[in-house]
Amino acid sequence: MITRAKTILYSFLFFAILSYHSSAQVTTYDQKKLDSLGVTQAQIDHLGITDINHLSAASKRALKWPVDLGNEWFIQFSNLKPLKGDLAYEEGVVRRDPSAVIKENGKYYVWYSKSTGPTQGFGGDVENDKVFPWDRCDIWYATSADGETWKEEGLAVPRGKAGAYDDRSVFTVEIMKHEDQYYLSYQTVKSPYTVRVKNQIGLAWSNSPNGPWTKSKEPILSPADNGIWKGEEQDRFAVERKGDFDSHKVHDPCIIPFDGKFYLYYKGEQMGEEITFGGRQIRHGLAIADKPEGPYIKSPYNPISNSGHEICVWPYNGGVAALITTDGPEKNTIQWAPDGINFEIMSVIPGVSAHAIGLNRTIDNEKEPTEILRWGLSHVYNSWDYQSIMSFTSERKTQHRAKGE
Ligand code: AAL
Repeated sequence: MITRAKTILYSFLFFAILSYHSSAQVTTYDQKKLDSLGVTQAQIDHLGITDINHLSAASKRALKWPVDLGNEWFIQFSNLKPLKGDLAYEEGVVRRDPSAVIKENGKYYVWYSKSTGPTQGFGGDVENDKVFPWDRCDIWYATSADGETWKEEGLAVPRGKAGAYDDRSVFTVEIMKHEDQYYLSYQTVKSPYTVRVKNQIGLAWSNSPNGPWTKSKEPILSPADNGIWKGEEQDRFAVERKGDFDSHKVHDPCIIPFDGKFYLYYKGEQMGEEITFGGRQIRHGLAIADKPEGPYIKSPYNPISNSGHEICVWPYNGGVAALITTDGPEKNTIQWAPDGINFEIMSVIPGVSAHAIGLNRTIDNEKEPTEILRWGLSHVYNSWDYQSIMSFTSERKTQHRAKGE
């Protein structure tokens, strides 16, 4: 009797151990099953998926990630650092939206929006008041030996004469050097600066970074003309039709030579702008020209982003990379488009302290995807009235270890 009981007990233990072992084993799936899902055993192992017959929504998305999804696009930004010399914060002065940094004659050069005095806003007399810190700006420039201490060199591009398309403000400038010519692209506003005023993009060129600059007689880009305001009152949210994503303003121009042409990336603002995904409804567009001066033709694929704010783009690996910040569901991502148009998310990064980035174009942008973001310029709101230019650094996130590990 005892022997029989022992036998039953032993067989029970045997099967218990066997089943424990089999449940502890990693499943190797039948190739047909893997093929039907379009995935590989290596992907399943890498992602640590328990059972491919029960894929969660998250696992389904993870299985669509590129197989070689690495770590090289993942970065974190430092806090911003004040600059020294003439670009240190100055009470009563606005210096903001720095261009990219280039190196000429052994010095770094940067261009930026500059204005003076406080902002009154839209409540009073918009003919005579200053409605934004970037209202009544001109474009100034500065040079530096080390990127930290800067000397303000003076005015580069002034506002236009009364009646010109840029008579109220020229601001948020970018620099492009191409075949020994320098091109400044920037935002323009014609007076009066009402909440419904359309913003355009102008261009100036020179054969020296010190100027003199020749301005385009007409804007090189304008908002889409297909929105309809509702009523006569100055209310930018009241519309009959919103129009395209860029029906109100074209902003933050950045021209880069790409694919034998000139790609002008810009931020669009739409008439009747809404708050979506907790931020402003902002998207980016692209216009392409055969020559730096234009004409720039808007891409039929616009908008080419569903999120973002200031434009921050650089060539990488035969395509174009973009840092997307501030607004929209895809803010705080770095994206890449092999054709400069169809951007995919490459990484999601911690909150970006650096906005309105002036990229350091002297850095070898091909060394690794985010090398160009190792240091550059940005700006900070010292107050609503006054902003100053600051510098940022960023680093690759390559490990996560405990103290002493
Ligand atoms: C910026 C840019 C544009 C806007 C304002 C000044 O950071 O998006 O330039 O007009 O804010």
